[in-house]
Amino acid sequence: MMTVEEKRLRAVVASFEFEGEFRHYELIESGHINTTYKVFVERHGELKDYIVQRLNTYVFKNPEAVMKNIAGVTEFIRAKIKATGVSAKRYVLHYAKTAEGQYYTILPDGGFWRCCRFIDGSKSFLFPETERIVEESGKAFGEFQRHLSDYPVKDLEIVIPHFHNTVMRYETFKQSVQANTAKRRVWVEEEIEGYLALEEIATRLYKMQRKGELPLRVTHNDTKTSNVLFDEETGEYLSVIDLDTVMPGLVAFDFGDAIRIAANTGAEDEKDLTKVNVDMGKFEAFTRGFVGKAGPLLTENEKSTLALGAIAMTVECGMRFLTDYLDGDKYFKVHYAEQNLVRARCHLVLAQKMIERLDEMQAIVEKYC
Ligand code: ADP
Ligand code: GN1
Ligand code: MG
Repeated sequence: MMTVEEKRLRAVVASFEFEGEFRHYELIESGHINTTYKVFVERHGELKDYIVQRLNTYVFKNPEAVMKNIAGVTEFIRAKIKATGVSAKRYVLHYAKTAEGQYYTILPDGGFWRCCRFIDGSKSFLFPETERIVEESGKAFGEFQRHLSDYPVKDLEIVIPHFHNTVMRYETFKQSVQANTAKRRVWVEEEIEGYLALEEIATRLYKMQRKGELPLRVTHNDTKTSNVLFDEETGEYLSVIDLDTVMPGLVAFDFGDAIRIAANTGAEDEKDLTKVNVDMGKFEAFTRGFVGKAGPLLTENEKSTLALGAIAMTVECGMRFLTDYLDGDKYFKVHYAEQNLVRARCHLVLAQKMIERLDEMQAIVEKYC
């Protein structure tokens, strides 16, 4: 008998405009929020692959606004690439439309789905093993900045209010500590203290932005390595993906959130904390790639705060994991019981290492700016 999962995927595929027969699918399990599948459709005897996703509407309360941002940004980038005489097919996401001309379909059970072309000959990396991968990912996010430097920021929908408002993230964290909903606080007093001790340094950048010292740009806001596609053969970057959180933001946050993954010597949920540190070779590789592309756009204040962005984003993300652990794992997907806590511990150590090595990181940024 056909699974409900397959029935759903067949219904989604049928509602988009392209012709073809549903053949089979694979689940892609890398992300923490949405549900992602690779779906194979047969057309004129040939198999075509698509990425079909169910958007998490607990996280994205206004999914139509998410798709509006994505449509705006991808069309803008596509036009820029085409204007250089190059085919944009492999360099920007292409979402399918329904017969009604929408970039999404809603199934009878309320599920919100979308579908984009699988970029031919592409691959991604959950953990960036080499400096080459890290440098290419830096170029990809730097280029994204460059492409969108003249995109009208005010046209973007705020799909998750206060997403990188580190000040507010601290408030939410403190509320979760007080509420102690999942009765787990007793196990994590040390980690709570650890994050509270970093509040000043982690919120510095957000406060600078509030004072008007840093400009708001179009930012990606989820710049981990797995959100870049690479050419399977040459290893060069092709495109930035996972555009759900594109919103106005600080360039240092895009830089820093990427470093959180790209320059961590351990995994995002590394259990062996002796393995967690900043890989300075990878930090330099990312900086070279990113600044090489986006550097000329940046103000002096922006350049001098890139390294601080790594600390802010590592603390913020780790504290979000700890908040979710305290709340009872409602936001991030977990693959085992304590995963949010493991993630939070790893980020705390990583942030402490970054703070110890801020001068080194700063010197590298200055070298490339
Ligand atoms: P999530 O929100 O679950 O993180 P992503 O959009 O990042 O979802 O997709 C998850 C993974 O699926 C990516 O890391 C990449 O390996 C693959 N992927 C997503 N979109 C494409 C695409 N258009 N072409 C090729 N691979 C893709
Ligand atoms: C989530 O969807 P995914 O896995 O790419 C999260 C990011 C976090 C990231 C941590 C909408 O991203 O903010 O930095 O996990 N996305 C959302 O790995 O909250
Ligand atoms: Mg992703």
